Amino acid sequence: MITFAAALTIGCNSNKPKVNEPLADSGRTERTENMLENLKQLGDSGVYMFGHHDDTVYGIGWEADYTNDSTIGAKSDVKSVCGDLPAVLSFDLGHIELGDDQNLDGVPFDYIRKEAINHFDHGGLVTLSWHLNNPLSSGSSWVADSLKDIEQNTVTAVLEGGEKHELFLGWIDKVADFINSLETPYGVKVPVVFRPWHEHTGSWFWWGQDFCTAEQYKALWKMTAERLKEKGVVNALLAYSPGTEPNGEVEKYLERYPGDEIIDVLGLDAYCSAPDADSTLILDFAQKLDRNLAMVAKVAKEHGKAMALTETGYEGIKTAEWWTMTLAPILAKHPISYILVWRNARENPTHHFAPYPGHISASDFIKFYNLNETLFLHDVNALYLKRK
Ligand code: BMA
Repeated sequence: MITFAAALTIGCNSNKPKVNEPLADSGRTERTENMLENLKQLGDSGVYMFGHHDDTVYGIGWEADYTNDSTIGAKSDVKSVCGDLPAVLSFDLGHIELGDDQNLDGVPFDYIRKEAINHFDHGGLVTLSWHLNNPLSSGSSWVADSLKDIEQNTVTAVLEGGEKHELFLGWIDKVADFINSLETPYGVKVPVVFRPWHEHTGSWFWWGQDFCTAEQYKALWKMTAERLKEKGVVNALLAYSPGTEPNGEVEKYLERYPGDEIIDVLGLDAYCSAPDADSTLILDFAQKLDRNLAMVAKVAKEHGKAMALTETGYEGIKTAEWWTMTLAPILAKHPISYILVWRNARENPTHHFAPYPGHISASDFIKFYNLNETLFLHDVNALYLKRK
């Protein structure tokens, strides 16, 4: 009996990689790799997960009690409308680089950590964005006209040989520390999708199109990916998410692509900016989304990557059937693994991208929830399992 037990233990140790040990070929944990494979398969099987930024930490008219663990995952505008949480939760790491306790939107990092672990424990996916400050101007991610000269030099300053290079490596280290700290009480690292340097095809962030060359942008990614690896991060997939400026042109989408060895998820950030329900911009958005998703799908297929609509939404959702009449018909045409709508700002109620009880689009959102192709938290329970 003892011999059998010993053999079993030895067998387990030799055959099964330890949960947090990186696999030799990818340098990431088995669960992280399984998640990537499952993202690819979701896209191919015509279903996609629904996601919402800051979903469980605040919404319209409420905010979680960050001093109380019992509020973790307990409330959500999406859940209040359809009865289920999003399958994907997104959080932002902006200001972690400054050593602050809370992010740029006032959510404590300790609480985000608990939310992320809890969501993984329930089978969901966590993605992290990073609206970090500008290390040269000390301003925010967003460029300010008065600081244009500084913005112009920021990427140069953080790359090797630049005056802020060492400082900046320290900033990436703070992100690495956070991702490394995402571990369940039973000792499993939580796989995440990390999505820095997004919307670089526009020029509103200091890493945007007008503020660095393609080579510098790629170098920024390479430095980020290498530093995370050096700091022992084994549980992060990296997502590339340009805006809609490439407008369907593959060459433009790939102009600043850092490479297959760095990127795992090919994304797109696309927003509807119609001023009201009658605006032709609603149809324009649908067409723009369609064109750009077709482009991402083509690249994803050719490069063997997962594909996601990494940010989308319509601020204020001013038309009642936006979910099933505008968004869903376009999404159904493309192999998307997940979509993510932006936040419902408790401090600025018109700045919302998901419905809440009483919202004009709430009943349509329930129809959207009931579509066969949309997956919410109760629908995804095997995201980290290996497929045969
Ligand atoms: C923007 C807005 C801002 C917010 C930022 C980071 O799109 O929602 O209010 O601070 O994202 O979350």
